[in-house]
Amino acid sequence: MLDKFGDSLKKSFRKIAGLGVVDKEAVELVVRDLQRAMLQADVDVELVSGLSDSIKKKIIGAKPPTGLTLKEYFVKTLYDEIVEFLGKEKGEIALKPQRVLLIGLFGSGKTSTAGKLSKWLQTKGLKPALVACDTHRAAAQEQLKQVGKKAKVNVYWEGKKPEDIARNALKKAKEEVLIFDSAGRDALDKVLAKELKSMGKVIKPDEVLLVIPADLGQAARKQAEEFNKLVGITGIIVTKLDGTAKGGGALAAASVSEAEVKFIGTGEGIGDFQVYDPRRFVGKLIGYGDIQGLLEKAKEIGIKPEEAKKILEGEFTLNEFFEQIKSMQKMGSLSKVMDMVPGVPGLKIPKGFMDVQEEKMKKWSHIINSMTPQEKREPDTIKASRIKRISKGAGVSDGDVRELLKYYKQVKKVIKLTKGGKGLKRGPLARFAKQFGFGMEA
Ligand SMILES: Nc1nc2c(ncn2[C@@H]2O[C@H](COP(=O)(O)OP(=O)(O)OP(=O)(O)O)[C@@H](O)[C@H]2O)c(=O)[nH]1
Ligand SMILES: [Mg+2]
Repeated sequence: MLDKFGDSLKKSFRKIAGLGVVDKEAVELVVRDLQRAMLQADVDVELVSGLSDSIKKKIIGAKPPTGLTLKEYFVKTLYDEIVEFLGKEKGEIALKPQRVLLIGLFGSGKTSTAGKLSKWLQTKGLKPALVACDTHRAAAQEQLKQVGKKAKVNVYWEGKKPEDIARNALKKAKEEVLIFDSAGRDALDKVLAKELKSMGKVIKPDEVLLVIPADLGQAARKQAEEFNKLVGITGIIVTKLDGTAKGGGALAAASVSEAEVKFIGTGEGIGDFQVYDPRRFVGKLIGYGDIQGLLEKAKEIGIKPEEAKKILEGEFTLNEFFEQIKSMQKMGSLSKVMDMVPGVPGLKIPKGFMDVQEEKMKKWSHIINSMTPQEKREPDTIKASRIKRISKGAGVSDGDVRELLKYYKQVKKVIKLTKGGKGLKRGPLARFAKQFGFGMEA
């Protein structure tokens, strides 16, 4: 999705990383790259110029906040500014039974989006149903019935005119999120405006979502504003972000219109749909991982992101290792954390790999306490005689000490191997894991 745009943005960030000094010239160089990327994505020229000025004003001659180098501050500012530029808030709709009306021009993706949205609502524990109010195009109702079948939701279609169909659906529906599919037109002309208005009177929608295809680029702004003025919208869904280089332009345009983007469509499949979270979206786009998520998670449980990163890269002492297992247990799935670490995409550790029983954790804690600082730092130097001393001190068996050391070494190896993309389901590592009773389902 938006590969080219993402690549160009990535380049800007990489350029900052490679800077010797962050002076005026360097900032202007990066900003020029960013401008090029934005213009190629069909972002409005004036908006691009506004963004550039804002970044320059914040960075050139700035004193970074304590704890950040100027370079880090530059990266952070650039990231924040792009996020702000492409959207600001995370899109949301109330998770309760309600009425959602989808509107938009011909072929923008209303009917497919009705299916995607109903699928998404089901994952939130709600019961959606579709209402086939497109009586304009011959096969439209049939198409929605198919969509309903795929999403496994009820479809209301009885009636002649859109208003009748809506009325009948409202009579029958109970505790459902009703998604009303409407007819498209070539343009937002009087006929369409009238039809949507009279539907609106019957439906009294909680949400009126305008469906806009991303290939509109900067023209999305005008369309959003026109629809908003004539019929009133509560949000925008940008579809087809997978198939165009102009997605950046469409998102930037939508974000300066009065309505916010709530969802995005990223493919023809029913699951190619997500809440639009600009921070996450930009993070993914520039390959930043979900830094925000990681920082927050880490803050919650009181571990530093650098520490988490260390273990994820396979560089840690026995002490850190132990602390990390404890933290990871609190943090939940290790692979989830890994997904969030910048530059380590898609690292998959089998579920349960870091689940050590509490009893064992207690033993290991005693063992580690009986070690010298040097032994904790370099567990590989611990040989038979030291094992004896440690086990005695900890009140455990030699086998317990050996088990901990073995586990430590293996996890380190597993993490390094996984980083290399090798599988964990088969081979000696899997056998090892089984031996310790870890779940190995990926
Ligand atoms: N690649 C891609 N295709 C999409 C996406 N959303 C919709 N489409 C395709 O766009 C075409 C039109 O989608 P529809 O859902 O029928 O659009 P519509 O707005 O209901 O069209 P009308 O009812 O004729 O106004 C279909 O071929 C969809 O599969 C998307 O996010 N990505
Ligand atoms: Mg349709």
